Amino acid sequence: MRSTGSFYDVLADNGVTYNCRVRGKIRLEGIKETNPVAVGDEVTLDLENDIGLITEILPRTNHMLRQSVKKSGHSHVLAANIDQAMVVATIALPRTSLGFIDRFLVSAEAFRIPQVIVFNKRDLLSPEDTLLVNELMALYTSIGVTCFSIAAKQDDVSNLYQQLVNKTTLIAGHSGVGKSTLLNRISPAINQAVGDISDFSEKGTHTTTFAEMFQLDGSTFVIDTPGVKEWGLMDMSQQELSDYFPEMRELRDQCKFTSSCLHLNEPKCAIQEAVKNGAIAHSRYNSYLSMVLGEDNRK
Ligand SMILES: Nc1nc2c(ncn2[C@@H]2O[C@H](COP(=O)(O)OP(=O)(O)O)[C@@H](O)[C@H]2O)c(=O)[nH]1
Ligand SMILES: [Mg+2]
Ligand SMILES: [Zn+2]
Repeated sequence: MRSTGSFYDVLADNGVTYNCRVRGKIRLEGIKETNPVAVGDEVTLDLENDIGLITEILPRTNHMLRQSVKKSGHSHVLAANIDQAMVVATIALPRTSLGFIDRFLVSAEAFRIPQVIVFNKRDLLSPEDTLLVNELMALYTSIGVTCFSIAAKQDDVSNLYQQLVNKTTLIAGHSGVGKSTLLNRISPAINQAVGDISDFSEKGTHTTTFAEMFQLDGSTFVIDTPGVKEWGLMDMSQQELSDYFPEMRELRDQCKFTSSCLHLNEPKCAIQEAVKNGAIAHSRYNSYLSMVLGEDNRK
């Protein structure tokens, strides 16, 4: 459910949460991450001593990575075994870039985890920004993403709650977009601290490193992931990246150089053609370019 340094809260089958350590020798096969156990992991426990021990980590169905700050080649698993990935985004205060949203969607799509975008702070939108949100909702809905536009502070959030029922949902977004506000509205028992504006203008120095899972009812879980700046893509080749853009996946078979086309400058490329004729959004293609070329898109 959560980790505080070297301790882990583990929700056991009997409904009790145990504070545990990890058995010294535990190792995941081929592990490259800095943390061996992530929120959402299923584990086996040894409860015979004073302090519970995590003895085994069961195979993961999927995971989401936070990009390592130091680019050391190590990444940090934020959460594992999730059913749905939800990004909370704001057009202003703070502004969420489309690059960030698209990188999040790709990280989820790589495991075919269904995605949701919540555009928050509807109450602060100018008329132009309202049009922009409507356009973005149409764009993302067309590629299979479920979209909401809300003001978490004041709106009825029951539709959003329905979207969460019976699933484990990872909730992500920049610091200050209103994740905690939203979670508190969905379930007052969660009682997450809500930050001041000043908190997130400080470029995240206050942010917590760890994700935290909450149980809303028997089979409904949400994972709050404080202040993620950027998403780490799982190991993938340049060739496979367009498979994780659903609108590109549909077309890539029609490229002349089907197996090698990176959709950059190659002739008779169905994807470049689709960008030209408007079937693929420029913003999506730009996000694709920055990922495939390995540019730092933390802008
Ligand atoms: N105007 C407005 N402010 C909001 C809304 N939702 C959250 N906020 C404010 O945004 C700030 C950051 O919220 P918080 O929930 O801590 O964001 P988090 O960092 O994503 O968890 C706080 O001052 C909230 O009161 C909203 O729908 N409208
Ligand atoms: Mg928060
Ligand atoms: Zn192509």
